[in-house]
Amino acid sequence: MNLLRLAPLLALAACASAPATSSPDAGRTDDLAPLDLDPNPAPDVAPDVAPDARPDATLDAAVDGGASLTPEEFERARQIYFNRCAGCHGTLRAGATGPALTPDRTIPRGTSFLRSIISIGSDRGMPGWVRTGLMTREEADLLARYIQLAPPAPPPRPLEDIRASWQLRVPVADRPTAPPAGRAWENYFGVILRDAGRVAILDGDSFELVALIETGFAVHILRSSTTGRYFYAVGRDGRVTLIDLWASPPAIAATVQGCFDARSVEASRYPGYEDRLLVEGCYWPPQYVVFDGLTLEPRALQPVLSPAISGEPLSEVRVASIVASHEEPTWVMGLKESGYVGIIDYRQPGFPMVARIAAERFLHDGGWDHTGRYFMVAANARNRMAIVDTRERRLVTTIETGAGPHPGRGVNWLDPTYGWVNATAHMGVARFAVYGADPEGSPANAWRVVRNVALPSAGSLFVKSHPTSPWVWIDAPVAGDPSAARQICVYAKATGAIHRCWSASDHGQVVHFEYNRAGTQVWVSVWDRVGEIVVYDDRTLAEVRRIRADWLVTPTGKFNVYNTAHDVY
Ligand code: DHE
Repeated sequence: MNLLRLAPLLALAACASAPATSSPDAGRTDDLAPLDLDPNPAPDVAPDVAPDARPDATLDAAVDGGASLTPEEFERARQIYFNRCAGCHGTLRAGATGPALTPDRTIPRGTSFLRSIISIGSDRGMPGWVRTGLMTREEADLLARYIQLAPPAPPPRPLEDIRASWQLRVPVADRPTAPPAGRAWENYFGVILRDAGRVAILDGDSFELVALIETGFAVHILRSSTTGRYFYAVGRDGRVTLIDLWASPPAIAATVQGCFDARSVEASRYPGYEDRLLVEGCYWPPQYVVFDGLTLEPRALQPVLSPAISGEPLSEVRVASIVASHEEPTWVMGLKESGYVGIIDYRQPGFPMVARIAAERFLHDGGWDHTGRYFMVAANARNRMAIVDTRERRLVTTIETGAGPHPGRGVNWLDPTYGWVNATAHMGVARFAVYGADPEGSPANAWRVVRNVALPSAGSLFVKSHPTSPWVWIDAPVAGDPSAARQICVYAKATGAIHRCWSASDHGQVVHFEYNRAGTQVWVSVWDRVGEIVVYDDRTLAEVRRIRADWLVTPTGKFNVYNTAHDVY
């Protein structure tokens, strides 16, 4: 059989098996096309991942006609899986954005088939790891054998272990009492240097590098405290870093590791709670952890493991996106595998989850509508956006938008015809879907797709706009064709059409947008070993600055202090 022809077929199988309507009772999606988003090599920094808890018996398991792993091979494969695969396929390999990779599914396919898929990838977004030079053939072979063995169960992380990891480097009393003189610090940008394990702080007025902060393994996102004074960085290894932007230069004030694997943190934003609390959502273990917002001292831990909304028992539930309400002292989080949206009341002792709203399985990224009442979150393996009314604590509806919606925090604007709208681009289809989000001003259009706009390629991860901008910016970093992965498209709010697309780079992948505080310039990353930041004028779309420097290693997300602190998107 020609294996090179199999990946597209697998992708088609994925589309065909995705349910056409919201179907919480249908159990998990049975797609076969792997979807992975991590196109860069592993960093040199060794992640502090959960210690191996595999049963020795699995090592002797003969698979695919006798293949097996030595303890050393097993440990190597476990690290590669954690770095490359766990985000999409799950720690216990039960599947989410990517399909399940449990032995009942992998053994029948066999080592050579699995090795080929790992090597050549799929057109649903999984890179061909060997084809793109990011894995050796030997590593692909190792992984192909590893995923036929029972997944090792990593250990729990109780509060006492989290507490033991806490390091307060600068007590609050020893910190500056005023912002740095002569700096528009609220226009600082924090730039993730993913594979360098660093965050760069740049001055958004002068483009000058203000500080390079060592945040550790594959830091994923930054969020701001409500006053904007602190950045919270969260790494894939679950480490949280508190960065004080008033220090000269900005510096780490505290660190803690609440999880073994994580993607998100969020601050308390309700009046009276500014800069007071922080929540970290874990990918592993299935829990969230609440810290003091000024010191990162651990305050409480709450488990999130539950059966799915369909009733199916689960052994893994990951906390995906988290937003902070401005209407009440709560956080709202998407619980990926189970399909619930959880509401955490941070007024109450222990920070309990006070509501669990059945939404859609495989929740991933999302953000607020323009009023801050509705949480709009992608269930990307279900091709849907789920709309949750956080005031009434109920699911409003789900909207089918296309294969693999991935909005980031999303984008809100006033459409000339349809009232307030929100939108997403997709990983799996070349389409920008605009849906009504104005149940009061334009009820007939609320919660339905009102514009389907063709894009040059699939492979989008982020969309972005600003209240003062005429445009929505759209990337395509996981497009299969390298030249498509370097394109930016700009959608015109006034005409409802794509205004222009252009190539922002001749290397790497172009990913993620952020505005400056004034909303006049847009920063874009060229994600490569030797990366770049390109800054555009938001009105003319002309290039204003191209930042190149040896420290710009694999830049990905960028977070402007003011916009992140005030949820401007
Ligand atoms: Fe992300 C947001 C998870 C791959 C860059 N990413 C998020 C969020 C989640 C998530 C749950 C929402 C956080 C929130 O708003 O509270 N990301 C995952 C994964 O599980 C996944 C698919 C695979 C993995 O192993 O991590 C993944 N993400 C990536 C990438 O490959 C990106 C492009 C580079 C990287 O760092 O690995 C990437 N993710 C980002 C960025 C955001 C993000 C820049 C924040 C967007 C924003 O504007 O707020």
